[in-house]
Formats: sequence, C-alpha cells, structure tokens
Amino acid sequence: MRIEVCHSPELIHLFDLSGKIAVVTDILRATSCMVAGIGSGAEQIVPVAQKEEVNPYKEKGFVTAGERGGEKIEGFDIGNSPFEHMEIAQKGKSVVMTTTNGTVAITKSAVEAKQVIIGAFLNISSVVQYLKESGKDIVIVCSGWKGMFSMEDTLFAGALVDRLESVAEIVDDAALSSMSLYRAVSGDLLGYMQNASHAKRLSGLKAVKDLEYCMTKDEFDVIPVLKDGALVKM
Ligand code: 3SL
Repeated sequence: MRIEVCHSPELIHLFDLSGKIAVVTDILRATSCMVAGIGSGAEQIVPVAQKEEVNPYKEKGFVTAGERGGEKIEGFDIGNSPFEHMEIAQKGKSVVMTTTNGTVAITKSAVEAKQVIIGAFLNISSVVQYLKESGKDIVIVCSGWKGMFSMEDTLFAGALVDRLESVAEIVDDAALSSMSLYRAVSGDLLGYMQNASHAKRLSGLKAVKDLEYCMTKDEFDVIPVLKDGALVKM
C-alpha cells in the first residue's frame, strides 16, 4: 500500500490515480458537510462543479446546496454549513451540491481514480479502517482554496498519513511533510487553525461554529462513496 498527497486539484494531472483510491477532503467545509449529510440520513449527494449543473436535479426535486466565496448561492435552498446539511438530511432528502473547491476536487478525482471516497475529521477513524482493509494505493486529494494549498486539508491529510504510516509506504514529500505538521500541532488543532486563512474567512462570515464542528473527530462512522456520479453511504 502506497500513500501520496495532492495539495490541490490544480496538481491532480501530476498524479496517476488509476487503480487507486482517491480520498477527497475539503475540511472547510464541503466534505465535512457531505459526511454530516450522509451520516444524518441524506439519500444521496450529487457533487457538481458548476452552478448551472444543479438545474436538472432541481427539477427532479433535489435540494440545492452550495456556496461561492463561502456564501450561499442566490436561489439555492441551503449554503455550505454542516448544520444545514444535517437538518435537510434528517428529512431523507437527495441533495445536489456545488462548492468553490470541494466539488471540483471530487469531479476531477473521479476521472481516473478506481474509487472516490470522502474524508473529513468527522469520519476519520472509519476512513482509516477502510483504507487499511482495502490494501489499495491511496492518493489524498486536498481541495485547497482556488488552486492553492490549504492548512486544514493538509492537517487532515497528515492525520491520515500518521495513522496509516505503519502499513503504508509514504511516497512523496507532500505526504511526509503533512504528517510532520499534523504531529507537531495535533495537541491543539483548533488553536493552530485560528491563524489559517480559511478560518479567518469563516469568522468573517460568522461561521466559527462550523469551523469548530468541522475540526471534530469521529462524529460519524459513515464513508460517502461516489457511485454513478452520486455520493452514497458505503
Ligand atoms: O470551497 C469549498 O468547497 C467550500 O467548502 C468553501 S466554504 O467553506 O464554504 O467557504
């Protein structure tokens, strides 16, 4: 089993994903919302890259979810808070979702990867257990922010590498340095996150509660997996 980290969807063309599991993460907040949604009973979440792509699903009665620049898209039913996703999910709804970075990372990963699964701190132990059992090569795809590196996704990647190190070969410096960073700050992840650019962005949007929740480990034991274009419970 080999493990690599891709720090941005813009770098994905440099990775060979064929035959591998892509663990897509966007801790703030897309993949945290997906785990919270599927974990709370959403039937499916269809990730799409562009706003316009929600329309055919909307016509079929899907809940429309998404943000641009962190703010709910005008005309959509909900934005990108895990709490909104959990509320909708409890009604057993199907959701179509588009976000600035997370849904882009998923659709790009799906082109080549053997399997795309969704990771967040909210389901980290289930993801680790599944990856260990699968024995397959892994690429952790960080969604980043508009093509750039992001602290929270790197910390999650580092946490995964930390837990898989005993069974997987660390292939690249991205994986090694993510693990080192995670180990250095894991005693106070939330405190360390206060200076991250996305944390500041969310605090400007009055979404500090989202940030705290998204940094919480193991609220759910589900893994959303991409099947025929939709995320469903594995
Ligand atoms: O870019 C994304 O996918 C979002 O998660 C960003 S935000 O947290 O909603 O701002």
